[in-house]
Order: sequence, then C-alpha cells, then structure tokens
Amino acid sequence: MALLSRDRRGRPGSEMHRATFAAAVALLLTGGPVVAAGTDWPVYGGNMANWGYSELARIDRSNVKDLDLAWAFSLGTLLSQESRPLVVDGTLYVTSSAGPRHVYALDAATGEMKWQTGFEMPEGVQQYGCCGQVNRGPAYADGVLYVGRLDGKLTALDADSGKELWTAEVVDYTQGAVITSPPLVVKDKVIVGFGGGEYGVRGYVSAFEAKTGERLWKTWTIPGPGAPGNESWKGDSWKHGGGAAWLVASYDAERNLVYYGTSNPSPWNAAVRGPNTSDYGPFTNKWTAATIALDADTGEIVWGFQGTPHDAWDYDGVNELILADLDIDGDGKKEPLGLKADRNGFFFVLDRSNGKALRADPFVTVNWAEGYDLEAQRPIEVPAKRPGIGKRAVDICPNLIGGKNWQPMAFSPDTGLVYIPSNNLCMDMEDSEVEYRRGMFYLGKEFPTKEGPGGYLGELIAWDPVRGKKVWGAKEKWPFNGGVLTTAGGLVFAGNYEGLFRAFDATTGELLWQKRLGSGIHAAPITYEVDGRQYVAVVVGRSQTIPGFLGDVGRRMYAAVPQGGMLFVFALDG
Ligand SMILES: [Ca+2]
Ligand SMILES: [Ca+2]
Repeated sequence: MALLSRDRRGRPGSEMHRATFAAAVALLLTGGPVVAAGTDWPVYGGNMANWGYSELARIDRSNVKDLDLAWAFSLGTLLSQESRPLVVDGTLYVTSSAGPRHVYALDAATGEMKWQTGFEMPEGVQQYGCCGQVNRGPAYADGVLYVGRLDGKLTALDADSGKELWTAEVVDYTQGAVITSPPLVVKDKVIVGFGGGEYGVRGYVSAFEAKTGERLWKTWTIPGPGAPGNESWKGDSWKHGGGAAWLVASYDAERNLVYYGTSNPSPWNAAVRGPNTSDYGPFTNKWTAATIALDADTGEIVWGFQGTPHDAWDYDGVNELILADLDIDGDGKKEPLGLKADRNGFFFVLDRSNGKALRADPFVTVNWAEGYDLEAQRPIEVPAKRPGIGKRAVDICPNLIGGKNWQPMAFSPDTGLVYIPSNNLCMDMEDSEVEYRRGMFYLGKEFPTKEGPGGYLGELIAWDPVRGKKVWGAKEKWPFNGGVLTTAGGLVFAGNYEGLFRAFDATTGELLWQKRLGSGIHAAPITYEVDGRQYVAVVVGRSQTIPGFLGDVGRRMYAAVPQGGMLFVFALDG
C-alpha cells in the first residue's frame, strides 16, 4: 500500500524505514485510523487520513530559523500552481499546471531531473474548468504514478521511467468536467472523481483496476429515479444537479470506506432544484454539498452527510475529511471521527462510522445560519440570507469561496489541533433565470464580494476540534492562502497569497521563520528525509482565475503578485 514507505534498494536510512514501519504496524494493530508517512511523502495528505502531518522532527522549533534554500526547480508553466509533490524512495514527483503540461521525477536530495513527461491538452479545454488549469499532483502505488487530467482522463505512468502504462477516460470533459486532483489508490483500485459543479454535470466517483485501467465500478453522487434520495430533487433537476467529487478523498482501512466531499448543486439558483426557501422540506438535493462514504470494493454509498442542504450560496462541500480518533464526549474513550472545515463556515466533527455530526461550530464569521441543530442534523438558516430572483440577500458570510477553500488543512496528533487556511470574505447575492446549456456555466447568480469584518481577509487558524474553538490565529492580508503542513518538530508550515512561506510554532502560533518566494502560494508544503537530511518543499505560483470571482478585492489581488511556477526545497543550512 502507498501508506507505507519502503526502501527496496536498501539505501542508507533503511533502519529508519524499518523503525517507521514497525511504528506504523503498531498503529494499525491498535486500531488507529492511519499509518504515518515515515521519511517519504507517499500520498497527497501525507497519509490516507489526510493529516498533512509528518513525524520527521530534525527541523524543529529551535533550529527552523536556519532553514535555507537547498534547490529549486521551474515547473515550466504559469497559470495557477496547486500541485503537492510526492516523495517515494528518494524521488520527488511533481506536476505543473495546464493539464498537467509537465510531470517531473526529480532526485529529492539534489533536484536533478530523472525524467519528464506530460500531456498536450485539446484546444479549448480551459473553457471547461471553472477555476484555472490546475493540477494538485499525482498519486503513487507499487511503482506506478497515477495522474488525473483536465481532459477527463486518468493516466498511469511507470514511476521509474515515466513511460505511459495506460490511459482511461473517466468523463467526457466537453460537458464541463475536468480532473484537477490526484486519485486515491486503495488496494487494487484507483478511485477518482472530477469537477464540474459550475457546469451542471451529474457527479460520479469511479474505480479503475490499478494494473489495467479497466473501470470496476461507477457510483453517481446524485441518485437517479427509484434510488433513495432522488425525491430530494424537484422534477428532473437531478440530471444536471452537480455534486462533483473534485477534490481529494480519505480512506479508513478498518471500515474499508472512502470519504469524498461533493460540490455545490447545479445550478447555483436553488429555485430550479426545489422551493428555494429555508423551509425546504425534503428538497435537500442529495448528495450535493456533502461528504459521502463509499465502500471501497463496491462503490456503494454507505452514508452521506450534507453540510448545506438545498444550497443557495455555492457552499461547495468538497473539502477534505481528516480522519482522527479523539475523545469527543470526555468519557476517556476515543471515537472514530471525521473532521471537516466546510466552505459554509462550520467546522463539523462527524462520527465517521455513520456520518452523524457530533459537533458543528463556526470557525469564521457565519451569518447565513444562526447555528446547527444537532438533533435535526440541519443548519438553522436565517431566511433573509437566502437569495432569490428579485430577492437580494446582503452581507452574507462567508462568501462563495468559503470559510475554507480547497487548500488542505492539517492535523497534528501531538497538539490535537487542526490548522485551517481560512478566508474572511462576505457577499451580497441575487438570483437570475438560468437554463442548462452543455459545456457552459450553469449558475444564475450575482455575487459581489465584500470584505469580512476586522480588517483582514484570511487567517491561519489553529482549531481545537474537541472543544470547538480557536486556539491561535495568524491573520493574513489576502484570502486564498496556502495549504498547511504540520510536523513532529512542533511546526506548522504554510505559504500565503503574497508569497511568504512561513513556519509557526504549532502550539503558540509564534512566527519562527519566513522567506519571500516571489508569487502567491496555494499548494500545501510537504516534508521528507533523504540520507538523514530533512527537506521541506512547496510549489509556488498564484491563481490566475480565483481573484476573477472576487470583484475589487480580486483586482487588488491580481496587482499584488505576478504569476509563477516554481518548486522550492529547503533544508537546514541550505
Ligand atoms: Ca463550486
Ligand atoms: Ca469518548
């Protein structure tokens, strides 16, 4: 499994690998949800539970001030870099934007290129992706690299040579359906979703045989006629209802469940899908703006949790689920939990065995709902904040990029805290008539951006998921800042929109180190070790499209930093 780092070549450091392996097995045997990444970074979130955490601790609070550039590498493109590299057995794999136009394998210690390949995208593919020609990185398992592509395809590459092994069509991209995130490899299956919530796709998740690329199962996120949940849609609106699973999944081996977030329903104008009132009754639009748990072998949806039923705000529910076992009720025993910082501004603590919300606390300013009713498992909406045709709802918080967007948060088992790259924006919103046209935006909204309260637009928040409250925060001048890495060295690493790459004390939030890297940072950093030396790597290159959704704030964001496309790698004393 991709979870465990291996050293088949018996290079120096294999002792460490064995120690790590033993620790990992011990964790598995005690029923822990995850195993640690060891000295590698073998999967997008560091482990299958999406912790964004590394047990490496050579770089720590006391010496991080000596972190300096080890090497750098140009990705060869501009256009919104969102890739999180992988490191397996001393090789670093990273993708560029635009397809990905480039896939690189580099010596993780020196940056020397081992091979490169990439994909020519069909003419006009950019019109089918709402939010940039982005790629968030590859997946790896058993000597094979799996890359999702903007043109709706999934390609398997030999990790040693870059040679293509197979390519499968996941979805027809010309309906407005692109793949921007890495798939998840579970046992012999490569599991993948795609984007398109702004284009009226009907979402599905599918699994491909890892060796051959043959499709093994396909599960619609939106139930069809006769399936439970189809009654949650008005008329035949389910056909173009969105619910795209476009971000990264988590995996719970003990339950054999894969957890995917699903996007907003299509169109944004809720009156197409139901009554568009706060008293929406059965018209919840399943399973959009939700987290779904799928059986990894069959694809069956075992449960779903809808953070924003009958969504009217583009509170897309794709954000990743972090799996952690914590004592949520104070009885001294740990519960199997799923942690989600939803775009709608609530931090949900779910029972990951059944999808029930156990806690729901606002982690940013939230006023579209006055709270969350745990008994009814529904948000308590403020009707004035639900927009309609001829009904302008004003000063809605958060705005549509959400309290948190796709940039991954991180969880430290040492501090018990979750580190959230949050946004502080609000909006007005009013609906308009909209008709489905294949391959075109299917929205039906105006959504002027307003700055959130307090004179800042983003904040890195350290959140206590058990108590449901903020422990510390580092305010940011801009929204849409970088994803987060946390380490056993007691550190939190995150870049921001203006290009500062930073290390904070994970316990206190004290800023310990920073370096200006020249363009906006959205991707999450990683850390790894080669031959006893620890490295920290991050991809840099600001979004070319997201500021376009943010009016005057966005115009200032475009002016603040240029585009970029670099990978920077740091180590102690360079
Ligand atoms: Ca969306
Ligand atoms: Ca308990």
